[in-house]
Order: sequence, then C-alpha cells, then structure tokens
Amino acid sequence: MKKAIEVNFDGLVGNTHNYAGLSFGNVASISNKGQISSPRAAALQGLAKMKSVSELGLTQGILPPHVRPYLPFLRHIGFDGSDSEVLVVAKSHLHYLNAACSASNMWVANAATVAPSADTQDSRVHFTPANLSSMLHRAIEYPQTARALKNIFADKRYFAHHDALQAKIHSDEGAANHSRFCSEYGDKGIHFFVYGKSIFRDEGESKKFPARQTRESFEAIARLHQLSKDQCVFALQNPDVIDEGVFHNDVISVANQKVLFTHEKAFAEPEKVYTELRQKYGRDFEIIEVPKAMVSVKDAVNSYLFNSQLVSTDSGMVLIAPSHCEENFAVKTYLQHLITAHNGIADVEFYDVKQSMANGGGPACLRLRVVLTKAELANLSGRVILDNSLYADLLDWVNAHYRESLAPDELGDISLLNETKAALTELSDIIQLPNLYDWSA
Ligand code: SUG
Repeated sequence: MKKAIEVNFDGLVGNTHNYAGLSFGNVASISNKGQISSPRAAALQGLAKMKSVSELGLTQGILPPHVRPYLPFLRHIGFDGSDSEVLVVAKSHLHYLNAACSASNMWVANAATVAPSADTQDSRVHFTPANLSSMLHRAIEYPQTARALKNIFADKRYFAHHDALQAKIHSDEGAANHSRFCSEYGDKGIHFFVYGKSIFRDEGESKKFPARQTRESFEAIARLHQLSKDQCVFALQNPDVIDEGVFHNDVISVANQKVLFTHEKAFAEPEKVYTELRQKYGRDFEIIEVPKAMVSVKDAVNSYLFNSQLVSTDSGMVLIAPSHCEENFAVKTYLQHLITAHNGIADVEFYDVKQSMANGGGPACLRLRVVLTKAELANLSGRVILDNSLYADLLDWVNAHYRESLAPDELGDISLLNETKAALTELSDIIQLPNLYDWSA
C-alpha cells in the first residue's frame, strides 16, 4: 500500500471561455485574439482528458470555475448600478470587461503552490494561492481560488491555507513554475522553484516579454510551507526563452518523481541547477534534456511538448502530450526517439485540448498536482474526485449550460451572466459544496 498518491485536480473550463488576447508574452493568446471560441467544446475536451487520465489508473479531481463576468471587480473599479447597468458601462471599457469575463481560472497550474504533508513541519498539506499579479485578468482570480481550495481542503487537521502574497515584489504564478522531486510520493521531496526574475539580486531579465514569477515570492512560499533549505532548489529561467514565449517554466520543463524532462535552453545556468538537484535529491536523479538541435525553442513553444503531464502508471511513466505534438515533425520525431531510448519515460499519449491550447494552456496548465495520503484523500469535502457517475453528471451539466460558440462582442451581455449563475448554482449542488460561491459579493 502506497503512503500517498498524486491527485491531478483539473480546472473545469468555465462557460465564458473566450479569446480576448489578454496575455502579453503568451504567443497563442495574442495570435488568437478575436477568434470565436467554443466554451462547450473546451469544457468537453477538458473532461475527456480527465476521464482518460483516470482510466490510466490515476486519481483525478476537479476544481470548479469562477463566477464570470466578475461583477465585484467591475464595481471595485467604480462601475456601479444594477448588474445590467454595470455591464453596459463596462462595454465601453473593453479591457476591464474582458478581464472580468476571462475563463483563465481553468489553468489551475496557476491556482496555487502546494506542499505535501510529507514535507512540512506540521505534517499538513500547505496551499498558497497565486496572486497572478502580472496580468489584470488573472490577478482577479485568487479570492475565488482561495475560497474553492478552502471549501475542498477544509479539514484543518490535514490542510493549511496561506493568504495569497500581497506585494508586487511577490508576483507569483503558482505551481506552473514549481515541481517536486521524490522517490515515492509519500516520501520527503525536493521542491524546485523556477523564477523569471529576482527583485533583490542582480540577475538577467527578459527584455521583450515580462517575467511573471519572482524568486522572492517562492522564498516566501518556502518559508510559509515550512520547507528547510536542503529541501529547496531555486533556479532562474533563461531570460531569452521568456522572450521566445516561455511565460511559465511549464512551457519548457516538466517533472515527476525522480525525472526532470527539460529543454537545453530552459535555465540560465543549467549545469549549476542540475548539480544542485543531484546533490539534494541523490544519485539516481534523472535528467532528460532535449537538445535544441532536435527540438528548437520555437517548436517547443508551438507544440507545447513540455506542457505535457508526466504521470506514473503501473506500466511506467507516461507523457500526456497535447495533440499539437503529433502535428509538429521535429517534436514527433523526437518523441519516437524518446520512447525507443528506454530511459525514464515509457509511453506518450496525445490529447486534444485545442480550445485551451489556443489561449496558451496545454494539458499541464489544466491541472494542479496535490499529493495526498489515504487519510487526506478520505477527508476532502464535496464530490470532487472523478468517477463514472460524476463524469456523467458533468457531461450533462456542460451540455445543458454551455454555449456552442461565443463571440468577443457577446461577453457583456446580461444573458451570459445569467447563464453563468444558473450553471454554477447547479454545479455547487452536483459537487456538493453549498458554500462554494458567494453570490452576495
Ligand atoms: O496566463 N492564458 C493563460 C495561459 C496559462 C497557462 N498556464 C500555464 N502555463 N501553467 C496565461 O497566459 C489567455 C486569456 C486570453 O487571452 O483571453 C490566458 O490567460
């Protein structure tokens, strides 16, 4: 019997999923600006991925979408009146309206940073929601993220929640830049914190696109999560790759247990990083480094090769890759080589999450990994672990409430807000979390 397992909690795609081109530095988001989205297809693609991952023998959880359009944000910046009046005014302030409507909370790799109980001094699982302060549409996520996490991981005997970091120096994007290495999931792990810039150190910084994660935010999280120095490795991203569209480290690296799957150009000082990881983890640490001669950074960004989930199954580690990888010749060729090389990764499976990919969100962006012991898993609140019956209920729910298509100029319609309210009211019943949404806010 394993001491603990890794549970992938996927974000359920919200019904306002759209292409507003809000993320400067995210190539897909900018190039698909103004396209018509399909919220229903996006949610169904996400659910299909969850179902397939659970069929690999893994435990799959869900995290609920946020209320959108987020009227409390629009009121906070001075738009007042009834809901319809607020939306009418917001239509002439498109940047704010689009931020309030974004379904970006689906990318729950950015929801929080998590430390399992095996690693913390009080033997509880620690959560710090990410403030996502780099982008307006994402900076409004953390209050609802914190609320959802506190609803699901409610039992104080097992779970500890910290506030999102406040100051600008603490710009934090959560688990998209964080990995944990361990032998078995229930063993003590090494936390790998990758940042794009430091406020107090004189280090390289990207020039064209913003670095979203600071070292100082991760240092704060390591302290809050009670991690000792010998459990932590901090690494600076290569600023040049941020300028090529690697806005989070999970666009160029993924890790699982003792394996780091990464690109030659991911880190500013790769050898220094690898040496420290080997020292702290131990001798059997495994690094699969993809050379740029086989996969360029451009191909990595376009295919999202490294935004795959790397998961452990009974038949070895499987890379859950976006279907774009099959369509990119260099990446497909590399993956064939990877599987026949018989190193840490046994198989690759391709998943169609194209609706999310068109906003820069691949399979790994859609999931938050939480290592849980049997007791912790048994003491979650709500109905959030996917089984056949929850899957069937969620399919029906999406089909009943989600639009087939959504155009950017429909975002401010009161009808969309009413649809969201009806959908989320029913969802909180389905997943048995009556206090999930604060309708008075
Ligand atoms: O923050 N896209 C997200 C994608 C997040 C991907 N997450 C990880 N790499 N873990 C972002 O850039 C686009 C929304 C829009 O343009 O409408 C967006 O927010």
